[in-house]
Amino acid sequence: MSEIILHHYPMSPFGQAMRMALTIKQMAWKSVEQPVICPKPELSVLTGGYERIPVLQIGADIFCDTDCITDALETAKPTPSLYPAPSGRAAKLWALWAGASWFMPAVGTALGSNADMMDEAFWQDREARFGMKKEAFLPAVPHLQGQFAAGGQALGNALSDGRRFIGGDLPGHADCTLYACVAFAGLSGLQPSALGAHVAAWFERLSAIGMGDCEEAWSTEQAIAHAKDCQPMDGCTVDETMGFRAGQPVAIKTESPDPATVHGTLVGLSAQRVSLARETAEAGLVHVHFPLLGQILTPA
Ligand SMILES: N[C@@H](CCC(=O)N[C@@H](CS)C(=O)NCC(=O)O)C(=O)O
Repeated sequence: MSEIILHHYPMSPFGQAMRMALTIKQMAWKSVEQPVICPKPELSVLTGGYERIPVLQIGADIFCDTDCITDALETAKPTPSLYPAPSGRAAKLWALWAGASWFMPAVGTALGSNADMMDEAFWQDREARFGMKKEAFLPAVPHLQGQFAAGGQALGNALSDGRRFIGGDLPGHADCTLYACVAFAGLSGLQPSALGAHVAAWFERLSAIGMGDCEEAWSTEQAIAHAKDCQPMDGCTVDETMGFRAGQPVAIKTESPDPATVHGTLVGLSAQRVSLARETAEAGLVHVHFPLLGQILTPA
């Protein structure tokens, strides 16, 4: 049977968001802890070179980016949904906003007061992959703190009609990502109540859900061996009206300074997802899935 395996590390906000998503969905999962900075050669055996966190593995299917991971979780176990009524899939847009526009302000708020706790290797890694040059980043912290407060105000306004969670009565994907930003900014000592009473009460409700305990900790070697024992799932198709053909060699990279580029054979393409087949001696045949949003896909 294909196991659900989360590759992550405790401090990662996006990792925390997916731990909460797994808890909301009441799914059992194995935990593989990955390094906080590159290189991540073992993770790359599975992903083909994508080194961001988190990565979800279901057997021989590897899902990169929380946008793609949440869709994979919905398919694997439709209920309870991460997109509960009444907001439904509109909540995906709020999650994407939190993971993009509000994420750097949360990082600035968190790191602004912890800059010296992070070593040179961390700053060099984040400069190369995220453009976070320490000398330019630290002076921008007051601006980022202001942006974080502005986003917090918008969150508080959204919650001020008395809704329990951002999409209604039940928690979902957007709550997970918004929560992760507030919790990460909290490394600076900032309390959720600084964003107002509505945000503080919402944060407490989500904290009560918990982050889910993994069933078992695995090593990356175990996860790689498990991929080799499994076959990728069926169901990928290439929409050739999008300018690519099935079986074509392609490369994919994140829209950012991050040079990590994954090569493979195109097996799936839609406006939602890009899937590449890759084969290695260690992991056998795997399908690596990305959201199309935020990725640069090119022929290779
Ligand atoms: N858009 C991605 C962003 C993932 C991301 O930037 N994750 C951070 C950690 S929370 C990361 O990978 N940092 C660099 C690292 O861990 O090596 C997603 O939604 O998964």
